[in-house]
Amino acid sequence: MAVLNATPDSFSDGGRHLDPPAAIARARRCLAEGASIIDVGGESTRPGAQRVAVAEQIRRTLPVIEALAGNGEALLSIDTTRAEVARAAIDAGAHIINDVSAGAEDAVMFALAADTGAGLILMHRLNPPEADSYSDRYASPPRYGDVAEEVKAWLLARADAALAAGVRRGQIVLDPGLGFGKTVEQNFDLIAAVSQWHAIGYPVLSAASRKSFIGRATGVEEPAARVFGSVAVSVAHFLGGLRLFRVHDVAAHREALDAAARIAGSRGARR
Ligand code: HH2
Repeated sequence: MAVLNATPDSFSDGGRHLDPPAAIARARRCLAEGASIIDVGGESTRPGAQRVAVAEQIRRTLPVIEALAGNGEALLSIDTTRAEVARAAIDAGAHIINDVSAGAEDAVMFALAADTGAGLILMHRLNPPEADSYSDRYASPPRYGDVAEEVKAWLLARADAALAAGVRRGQIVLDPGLGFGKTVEQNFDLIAAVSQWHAIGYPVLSAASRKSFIGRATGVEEPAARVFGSVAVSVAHFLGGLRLFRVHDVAAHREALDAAARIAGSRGARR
C-alpha cells in the first residue's frame, strides 16, 4: 500500500503531491514500482496537525481517486476519519476506508462500510493529532500496562463494534497504529509483539514507514531519508507473517519484501 498524501503538511512529504497531476503521477510511479493499493489522504495525522474540513479533504483527494479509478489501475484506499469523505471517495471508485480513528470519530463510518462492502482498516490511537506528540517528544509519556495486549484488546473491541454495525469480518484489517500515542520503546515493543498476533482473526497492517521512532533507532533525522530503518521493520513483520505494508518508498520495500518472501517460502523456513 503506497502512501499518497494530497496535503500541504504531512510529516515526510507535505506539499509534494497537493497538485492533482503531481499526485496522479506519483500514484502511477508507485504502481509501476510494485504497489497494489494507493492510500490517498487529504488530512495529515502527524502530531500537531490542523484538522481539515470535509469539503477540503474531498477537494484534495477526489480528482486523484477519479483519475486512478477510471481504468481500474489499482485498489484505492481513502485515508480519512470522516464518513462524508469516505462516501465521496467510494462513489468515485475507492475500495477501502482507512480510518485512523477506527470508527470513533464518525458514528456513520461503520454503517457506510456495511452498506458499501468497502474494506475497512481500523487503527489504534490514543488521541487525535492535535493532542498527540512525536514518539520521542512526549512531555508526559503515554502509559500502558502491556502495550501490545492493550492495543490488541482495543482493536478487537472496535472490530466487534464494526461487526455489530453490519460490517462483515472479511472487510476488516487491524492496524496497531505505530507512532500514534506510543513512545519510542512502546512502538518497538508493539512492532515485536505484532508478529505474534497469528490468532487475532484479522489481517494486520504494518505501517512504520518513515516514522520518528525509526529515526530514533537509526539516527536519521530527515523523515524522507528513513528508508532502511522502515524496510527493516517491514521485513521483520513479513517474516512474522504480516502481508500488508503501508509505505512511502515502494521500490525499496518491493525489493526487500521479494527477498523476504523467498526466505519465508523456503524449505528452510518450513523445517
Ligand atoms: N499513519 C499515517 C497516516 N495514516 N493509516 C494507517 N492505517 N496506519 C498508519 O500508521 C498511518 C495511517 C501517518 O503517515 P503519513 O500519511 O505519511 O503522514 P501524515 O499523516 O502526516 O500525512
